[in-house]
Amino acid sequence: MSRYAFFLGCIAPNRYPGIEASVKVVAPKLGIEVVDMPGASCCPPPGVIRSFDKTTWYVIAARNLAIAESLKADVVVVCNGCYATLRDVNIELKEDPKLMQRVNEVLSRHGRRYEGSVEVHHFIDVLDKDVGVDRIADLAKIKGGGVKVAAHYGCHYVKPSKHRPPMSREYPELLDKLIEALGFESVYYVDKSMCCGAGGGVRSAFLETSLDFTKTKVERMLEAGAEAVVNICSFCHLQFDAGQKMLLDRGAISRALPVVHYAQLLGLCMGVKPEKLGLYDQAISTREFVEKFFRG
Ligand code: 9S8
Ligand code: 9S8
Ligand code: COM
Repeated sequence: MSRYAFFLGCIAPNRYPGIEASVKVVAPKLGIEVVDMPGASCCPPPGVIRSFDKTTWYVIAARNLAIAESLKADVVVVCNGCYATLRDVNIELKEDPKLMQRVNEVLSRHGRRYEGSVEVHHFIDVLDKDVGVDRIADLAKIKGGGVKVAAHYGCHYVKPSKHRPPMSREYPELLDKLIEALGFESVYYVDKSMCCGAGGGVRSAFLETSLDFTKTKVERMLEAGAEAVVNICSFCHLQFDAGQKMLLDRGAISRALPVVHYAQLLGLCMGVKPEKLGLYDQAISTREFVEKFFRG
């Protein structure tokens, strides 16, 4: 059984606990053990804290990595922002002993030290590596019945290429394969690799601009016939869900797409009740989508 320190970040536990619950319910069914990280903090986000104060960014991330190290486990994440910070800092610290030393000087004042023994993985890469797309197809008893959905990878999952596993940056495939393993059709849509609009502090500093991005993406997905947007990032999830609610309230869109994290979709297909996956606690209703696919 593979074992991972489950790094939650801020958005999953505080805004979308269904994402955390989904991972915790599906992981053991897949032979993956996820352990909590006592004392873990914000990662902190690459697009925000790295831009303001790089030392703070390194030190706080290293502290989180040290917590995983003390659990003797590699890290698994469900948010691309957390993935970017923890993975990039981890690689940079291992490549630069001077930086590692400087960071450890600060950590030592707080009774911690990071040796550089852990790796950082995205949840969907763990699914691919430790379980396999074919076994996921076997384990998912309830299938999507060919319902069309739109995959959204998010920026930090694919880039920067030097710190990410090998894959096409413009046409990544893993999420599409994982979606199709569950019996859904992953539609191609224009601007598939475009940002959801939230990242890099844009949602906080320029809300209208970020919502313009979201509107464009959702319109493209609808044009392609998608009935839900499937994501792999808590922050994209928030932007699509809370963002579409804002767009609806402003009359900027007339139809919204249900927003589903891949961990939730996997849970549904493994027979977990939608309530337990937090699907009925989101701003945009997922009920019609869930019911349609249960019938399918
Ligand atoms: S932690 Fe604090 S704000 Fe967040 S969810 Fe993902 S990125 Fe890392
Ligand atoms: S939030 Fe998640 S990964 Fe990012 S920067 Fe552009 S897209 Fe949505
Ligand atoms: C996006 C994270 S997932 S950040 O806003 O770019 O830091």
